[in-house]
Amino acid sequence: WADPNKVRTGFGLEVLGPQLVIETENISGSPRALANLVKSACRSGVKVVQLREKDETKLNWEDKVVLAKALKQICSDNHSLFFIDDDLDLAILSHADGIHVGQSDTSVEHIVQQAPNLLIGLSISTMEEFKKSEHLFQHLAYIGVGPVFATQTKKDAKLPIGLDGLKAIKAKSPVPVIGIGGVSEETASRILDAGADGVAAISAFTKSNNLYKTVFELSKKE
Ligand code: TZP
Ligand code: MG
Repeated sequence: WADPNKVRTGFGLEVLGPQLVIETENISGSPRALANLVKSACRSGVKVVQLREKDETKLNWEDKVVLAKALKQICSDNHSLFFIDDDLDLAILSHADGIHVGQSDTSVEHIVQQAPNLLIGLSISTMEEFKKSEHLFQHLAYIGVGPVFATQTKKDAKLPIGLDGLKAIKAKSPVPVIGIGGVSEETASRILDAGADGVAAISAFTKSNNLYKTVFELSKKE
């Protein structure tokens, strides 16, 4: 996956299937449990993993670096891409393939300047944010659009954009659109049918007792 030129101008995220987004808080605070889930998910077909360790994390900086490096290794071993949420230092130190940022995180321009080889994903919650971000699309591997549906997992999530909101953005987007928020084995196909190139999920993976099935359901159109 590592050819950044190829990836930046076509990337192929649209054929990579569901993205696993995960932090230790989602999995009993345990880095070991998190690493085990990532390993099983990769072996079950997940091709993109995002470590999203938020401010409330109980991990200190060293713990985070150790975890990120271990996850990068697991992803590499399984030919999956590894992304870090909004922490450029951690992304660089762990040799991550990419970084995912929100609207008020580290700026895309700064990342491009500091780490030109990192793939970049950007969160978009509304059509206004989409329009405001148009000058950045040339640098993006994908946009993460959502929450599509209500989610219990992200406490500060914005209002759901719904399938119509997602469709409207997809119709204008020059980069792959990844739907996030309330993605489940039941809802994923509706998001894909609405035009999303892929989905990203937390609880669909942490609650799964059959990761092969979860990956399959999260990849499937009706
Ligand atoms: N960004 C928008 S919604 C969300 C994030 C990180 C949380 C998704 O969690 P779940 O459990 O897949 O709804
Ligand atoms: Mg963020």
